[in-house]
Amino acid sequence: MSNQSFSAAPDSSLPSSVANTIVIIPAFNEEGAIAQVVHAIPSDCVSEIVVVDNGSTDATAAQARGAGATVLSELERGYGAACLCGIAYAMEKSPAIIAFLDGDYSDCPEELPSLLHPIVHDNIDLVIGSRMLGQREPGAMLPQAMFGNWLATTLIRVLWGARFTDLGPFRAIRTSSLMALQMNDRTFGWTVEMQVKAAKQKLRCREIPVRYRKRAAGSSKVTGSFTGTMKASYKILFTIFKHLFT
Ligand SMILES: Nc1nc2c(ncn2[C@@H]2O[C@H](COP(=O)(O)OP(=O)(O)O)[C@@H](O)[C@H]2O)c(=O)[nH]1
Ligand SMILES: [Mg+2]
Repeated sequence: MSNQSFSAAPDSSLPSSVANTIVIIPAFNEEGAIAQVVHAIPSDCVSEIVVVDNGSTDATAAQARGAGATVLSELERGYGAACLCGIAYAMEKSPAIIAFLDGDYSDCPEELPSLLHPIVHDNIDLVIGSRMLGQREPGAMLPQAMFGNWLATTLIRVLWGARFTDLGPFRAIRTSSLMALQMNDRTFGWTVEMQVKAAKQKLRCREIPVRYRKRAAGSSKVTGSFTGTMKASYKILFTIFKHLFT
């Protein structure tokens, strides 16, 4: 499927205050995709795009910088460590909203306005872009990722009553709510930690459908490999059960 068919119309009804948004993109060896991701983020929606280079051995940092992003370096490897590094930087700028997405061009950054809209207009705290509700390019989400999502979101619903269909990377959150969550996972428990804590704190959450395509270049480091899948699955389930007792 061509990238063209994934482009989404910008939401022109957003007020200018939404531009007080910082986007954080954790990236590890994404030199073939990161510039496309940065360029595709609607510039009128954001005040700054922050790419957190997580010890890449390729030209990720140079590509991101060339595309206009602020580039931070977090040498401790881990998805959550990179996101936390980005948050620490963002807090110096006092954004109203912080958004996250992956650096492999699987998400459609053009859809960012749709994620910001419920926070700005409907008083929602956390918006998750659901790939399960949206259109997926065949092969973009592997069966193990779909099953893991189903299992994790079912557990969250049964244990805390919050209805999610995905643990997707594309999300936006009111900064004050994010601070209240006191995020601390440094690896692949990051996304589920945010949703579990949001459920426990009874934040106002909403999912919106997002499109999802195969990564632009290179190979999957998480659900595309056996060890990546095992590590992420273990971490996600461990995070859920840990929060039963804390
Ligand atoms: N910060 C950080 N990001 C990573 C690491 N491994 C993968 N990523 C990023 O996490 C996202 C998801 O990884 P990806 O390889 O696409 O896995 P998949 O989506 O399951 O196929 C991408 O944006 C990667 O750049 C890591 O060790 N640290
Ligand atoms: Mg990916």
